[in-house]
Amino acid sequence: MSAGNKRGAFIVMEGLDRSGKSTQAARLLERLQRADARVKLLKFPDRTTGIGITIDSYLRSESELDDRAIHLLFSANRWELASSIEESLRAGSTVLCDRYAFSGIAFSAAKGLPYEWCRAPDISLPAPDVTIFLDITPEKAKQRGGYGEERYEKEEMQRMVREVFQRIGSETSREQRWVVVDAGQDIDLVTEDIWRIVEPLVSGVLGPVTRLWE
Ligand code: Z5A
Ligand code: MG
Repeated sequence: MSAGNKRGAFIVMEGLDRSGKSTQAARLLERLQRADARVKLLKFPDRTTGIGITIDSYLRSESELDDRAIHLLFSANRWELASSIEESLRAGSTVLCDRYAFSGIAFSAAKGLPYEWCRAPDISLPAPDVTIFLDITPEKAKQRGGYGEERYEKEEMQRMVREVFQRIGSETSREQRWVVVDAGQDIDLVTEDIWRIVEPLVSGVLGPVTRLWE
């Protein structure tokens, strides 16, 4: 971090299952650490908290919950980390986040809940400075070893999720940037595309942390 009143950048990775979010987040973390940047990697859902343990059991189909109840728990799981995200940013750390509020809307709206209702509980969360959407067709994602055993890992569901993500991207303001990266390319090309987006943010960002959809 160089200039005095800069804060850390908040960078979110979004995308369908198997789009490469975790792979690319790990690569980015390593690259930033090598560049001596202070950096934190988060992942949502954070399955380690009390709320996260309930979410984990639901995703593994070990328990059932009303669609609205699980949606609110996913959001609460973000709110329980919101102040620590802000503190890290203010202290000058770059924060990388593997999935965020956009996944919350995309998966619940794809199940049929109203879009605006899905968005409401995440309004005012710390807003990313950039969201990198790793775009891939469900067909191509499936070729990466097939979908797993968890609840939403079905091709038709992923198709609907992708449509909601595309709507979110088209409605995102210029300030709260949404950048689409072709995640179907060779893994190293995806890494380079992401680095081109992130590199200008590594030295920090001017201005306060903004809030989602405010
Ligand atoms: N969910 C929700 O409903 N509401 C919410 O608010 C939130 C989440 C936050 C769990 O998510 C579920 O929670 C998820 C959304 C819902 N449901 N679904 N389905 P998760 O993040 O814990 O799990 P994951 O994201 O299911 O998917 P993933 O498997 O972790 O995908 P990924 O991280 O995007 O992919 P990856 O692990 O980096 O890569 C997958 C494989 O592809 C791996 O073998 C890689 O080596 C390979 N790969 C990666 N990139 C490439 C390229 N470029 N070419 C070839 N192969 C590649
Ligand atoms: Mg992952």
